Amino acid sequence: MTSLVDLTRDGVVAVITLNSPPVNALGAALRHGLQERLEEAIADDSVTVILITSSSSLFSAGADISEFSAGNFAAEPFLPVLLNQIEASPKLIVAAINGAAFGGGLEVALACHYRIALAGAKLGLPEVTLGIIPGAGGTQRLPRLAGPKTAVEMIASGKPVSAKQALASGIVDRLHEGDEDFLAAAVVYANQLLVEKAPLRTCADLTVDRSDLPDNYFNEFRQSIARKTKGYYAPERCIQAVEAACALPLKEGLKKEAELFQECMNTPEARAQQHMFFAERQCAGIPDIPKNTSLREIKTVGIIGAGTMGGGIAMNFINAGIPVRLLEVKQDALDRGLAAIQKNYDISVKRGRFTAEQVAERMALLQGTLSYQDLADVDLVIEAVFENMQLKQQIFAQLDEVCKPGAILASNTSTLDVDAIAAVTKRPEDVIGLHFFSPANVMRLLEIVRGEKTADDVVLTTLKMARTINKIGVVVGICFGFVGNRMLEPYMREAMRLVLEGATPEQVDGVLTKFGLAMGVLSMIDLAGNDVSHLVRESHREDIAHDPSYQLISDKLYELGRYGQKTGRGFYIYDGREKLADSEVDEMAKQVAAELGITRRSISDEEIFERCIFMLINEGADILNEGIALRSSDCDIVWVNGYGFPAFRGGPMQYADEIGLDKVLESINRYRTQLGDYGTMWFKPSPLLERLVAEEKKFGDI
Ligand code: T1G
Repeated sequence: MTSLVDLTRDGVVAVITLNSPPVNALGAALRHGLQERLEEAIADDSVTVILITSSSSLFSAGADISEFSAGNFAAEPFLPVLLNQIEASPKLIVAAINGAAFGGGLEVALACHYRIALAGAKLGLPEVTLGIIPGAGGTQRLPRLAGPKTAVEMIASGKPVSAKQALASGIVDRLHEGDEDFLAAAVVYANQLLVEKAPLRTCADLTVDRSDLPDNYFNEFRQSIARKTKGYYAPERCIQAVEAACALPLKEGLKKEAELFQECMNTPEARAQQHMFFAERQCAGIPDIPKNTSLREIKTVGIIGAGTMGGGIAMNFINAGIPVRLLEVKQDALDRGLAAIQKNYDISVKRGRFTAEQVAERMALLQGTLSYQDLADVDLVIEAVFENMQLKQQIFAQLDEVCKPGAILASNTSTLDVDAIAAVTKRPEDVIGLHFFSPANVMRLLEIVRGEKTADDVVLTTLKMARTINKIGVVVGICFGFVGNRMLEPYMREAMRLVLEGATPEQVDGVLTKFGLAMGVLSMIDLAGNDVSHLVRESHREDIAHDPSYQLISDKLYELGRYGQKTGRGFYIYDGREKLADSEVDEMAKQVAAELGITRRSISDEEIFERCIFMLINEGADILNEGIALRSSDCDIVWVNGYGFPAFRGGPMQYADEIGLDKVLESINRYRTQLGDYGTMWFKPSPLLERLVAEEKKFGDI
């Protein structure tokens, strides 16, 4: 293979092969090559049928997403036009789908007359995850082949289907099982079509079969996805495009699709979701570590602490088929931990997520132990005990004695200094932080805390390990709270201070959830436990000794044993699944405000929003300025995947770039003067924010 698109012959079959690694993204050059080879094959009288396939393990990942921001998606040959050319071919064209066919990749196949797929291939239209809709005929051709229900579900969810499901739905015509050469089988199929004098079947000849479509189907479908798509722009346009396919001939339907596509492409949500796509992939790049650094093998894992975190962490590894030795100091604690894991899995079986056999396979990989000797030959140890430095140092000193050379020693600490933990070992180069987020077997985020002496291969090995256990690993530096919890501090501070100044918890949380946060910060404290946040407060009282005001309500609630959901009362009262306002919290706020001489007032939603969100952004700027985070998109990945920041906003730093850093800076400076001593003390603009505003740059530019 030499060029981006090759044309070879097998008898009367012309084989057009896409050859643009790594994913055959349909950028302008690949589109141009495909068009050229197609025209050559059509013009060649000795060719009677054309195959389109790929030289790599996937068919095509669709349009080149990196073209969107540059506006090159519409560059000639425009993909929708090229696909209409395929569909209008006077010769049979067969798509030989040898692997993943996503977005425009699947749309290429849908424009062909017939489709054969390798059994392991996945087919999908994930455009909605990028804030857009399929823009090259997918919303019009898929309903004609698979029916409106399958089509709207695939398009509005973005979820792929297997080749088997695609065959059953009518998306593909033939499935190829077995190991023999798929291309040879595709050529045989193409010749078979010739022998059978198969017609030039196109979607233009098909109408959408609405025979089993209930009258109110699309509105009921809208309702069914309303909660999980709240705040997103594209899902509704996906539905409108499929509705158009049901009502219009193909040509008019394609025009409607183009309008809706352009509408979506121009939204902040599309920019945000496309930002997240690349941000997730950029996390894996560590500028000062060569990509080809050899990695350590992780075949067995030891976990210390069978509590909520240790148990959740263990599940990640046994789910990935990696044996785990779970160590506790007392048998009853170990038994409780193992039982909690079993219970978690039993719930998953009831929900149909796992079968009993799959759970049994996983549990067979889990061995409980009370002896450090059982960790002697593991490749990775993750300590997940209380946030107490002395305890962690004792454990790491013991691991240093017991574990084999080259074992990676990790702490699940959420705030403590990993260098201080490494310092008690003779192998600081093997020590790293792996900060999982609770529930550890659910949350995708993993903060990988790089110590001063952590070896490069340990960093890259844990990044790869993160992908193995289906996490997004973000490498962060050492400071109190690393990236996520450090940004949480001012965000939480403003929320609690605003309650002192006159807002209610439900007003504060309401502003944040209206913006798109999965949960308001005060509700989040009640969920995580005010006893847990009290431990964090205790560990850095001296940092805020100059103004502990904003912590006083939490401290009072803690003293009253009101830890939140776990005790049925915190910032709110919990009555079963219901969350109720607690007038005693308002009274507490009034009392503390009076003691501190704070004049309470009615506070606008806008002030609540700006003080919470802009101080979150400002902390992210400081973190970037200090080099604790490698790039602003890492801060976005942390907050979208660890704290429920809305993906359709792209994360706090992307959101700031979207609204303008000058607006953020102006607000911070305004509150700095408006809020008296409190403002002077806490509303200090990050030097990086000031510099970027002065240079008219964005976080995304650094
Ligand atoms: N465009 C540009 N770059 C892409 C890309 C794409 N579509 N897909 C992947 N990449 C890059 C990615 O950034 C990474 O780069 C490298 O390829 C490997 O990707 C008209 C408008 C196919 C399942 O949403 O889901 O078609 O980091 O690490 O794990 O209607 O890539 O190496 O520099 O993800 O093997 C719709 C997106 C586009 C599919 C392979 N298509 N891609 O996963 O590799 S919009 C998608 C994926 C569209 C049409 C519309 C995955 C994959 P780098 P990777 P992977």
